[in-house]
Amino acid sequence: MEGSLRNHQHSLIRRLADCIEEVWQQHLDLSPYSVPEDLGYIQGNLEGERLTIENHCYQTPQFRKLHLELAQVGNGLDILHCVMFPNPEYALPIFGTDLVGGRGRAISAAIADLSPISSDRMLPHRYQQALSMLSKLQFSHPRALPEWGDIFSEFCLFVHPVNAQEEEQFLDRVREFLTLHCQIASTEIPLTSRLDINKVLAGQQNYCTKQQQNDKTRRVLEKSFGAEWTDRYMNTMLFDYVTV
Ligand code: BLA
Repeated sequence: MEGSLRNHQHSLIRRLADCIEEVWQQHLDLSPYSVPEDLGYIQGNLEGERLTIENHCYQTPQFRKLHLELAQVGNGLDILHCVMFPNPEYALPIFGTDLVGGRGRAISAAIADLSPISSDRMLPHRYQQALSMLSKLQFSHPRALPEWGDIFSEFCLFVHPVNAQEEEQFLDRVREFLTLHCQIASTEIPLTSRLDINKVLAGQQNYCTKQQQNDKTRRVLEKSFGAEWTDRYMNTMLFDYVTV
């Protein structure tokens, strides 16, 4: 599964990409997921800033789409984006992580969460219990969530890591989130009631429509690909959902 882009990216991005694939391979029964023909490996440069995107996608019995995306803007900005979309028969939270930073410079934004999808915004009991047991972390530069960020859980980590120790701490916590998530998901019993499944779909739709409001992501993509393409990409590749 070794990609090529990550070898030219910020070391935390490369390490997190490797970590995600390692945990997935170790705990899940991965099958290929077919990415629309023209969206696997993408290059664009409208305003002279070349943007390269590399997508890695899989599916499993519990997850309709595991998406790991690596992107590089010009020669300066590196991005890792990852979302695990559960099948609607599984009332599981949505794991998501985003790393944004400059090569040779610091990562400005490191975010990871297991986000609840129920209407009361509570995580399933098993998650709540396991996540509460994790050690409390200290970061020197925690960051504030944007307005649309009410989708994230109380365990959401959103920081600007300032040194190797904080980067390591972030990476370790994401590995803990992922491992726990894959372990719980593997033993989850699927829903059978249409009503319950529709509730999951509504929760996933809310997550996606909020994420689509991230203007910072939109702006980066629009600069290289234009508004129309960016709309399609954000709605079909980054945050697609099935309607009830
Ligand atoms: C922030 N996302 C950002 C930023 C950029 C991108 C440039 C601003 C960085 C900063 O403020 O320091 C860009 N992110 C991208 C691009 C892609 C991407 C271009 O994924 C894809 C090609 N975003 C996600 C996921 C989460 C997420 C899964 O894709 C969370 C689980 C969160 N990104 C997220 C948040 C911010 C962010 C909360 C901060 C937004 C803000 O401060 O307004």
